[in-house]
Amino acid sequence: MYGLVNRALEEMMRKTHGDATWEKIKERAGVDIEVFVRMDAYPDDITYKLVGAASELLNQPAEALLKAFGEYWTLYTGSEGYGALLDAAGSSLQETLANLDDLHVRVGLMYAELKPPSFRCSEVTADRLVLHYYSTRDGLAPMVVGLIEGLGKRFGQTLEIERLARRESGDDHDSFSIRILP
Ligand code: 1DX
Repeated sequence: MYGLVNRALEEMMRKTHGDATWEKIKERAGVDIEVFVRMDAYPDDITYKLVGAASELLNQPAEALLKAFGEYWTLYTGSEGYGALLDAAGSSLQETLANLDDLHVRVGLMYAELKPPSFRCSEVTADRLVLHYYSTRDGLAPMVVGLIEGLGKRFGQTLEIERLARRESGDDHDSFSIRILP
């Protein structure tokens, strides 16, 4: 994944647990990279190892860290030069989710090594929808829950998210029921 992802993870960890803990996480992960370059593509392995090491060191399930990271990503990209990209994707949760593939096409035009996931919405009503998530990567559905929650916060909405289909249970993709609470 692009260095931007590892940088966001680094910033979240440094802010919540401090610089020393981040150094320990990197050491435990066996990741000997001093500075992640935003626009360099790194093996996915590095991100997974960092999350795994953080999970062990902090005694927190990787799923919980990934969820927090998903939420952080929406804040981080909003303030690290990609706010306009997110703004252009939509002015409501439904619209933004429906436009995520277009957003990734735009980023992918400039960064050829992007391996974007794909999202599709169904059963859309004013207060509920089902989001379908297709990815080349395993195990990141908990991060998607956080991403959705982060988008909800962006639009000042409280959401109730339920996982429906799960790839790890043999379904062909992951899906989520999203309800916007009144
Ligand atoms: F709900 O792969 C809201 O490296 C969402 O399954 C979901 O393959 C917002 F310059 C610049 C760059 C860089 C901008 F090249 C990425 F570095 C992308 C900014 C998306 C904002 C996808 C990151 C692929 C890296 C992937 C989880 C899970 C998508 C991360 C979240 C808005 C982004 O993002 C999976 C890669 C951006 C950039 C956004 C993503 C790669 C998302 C969302 N993805 C790189």
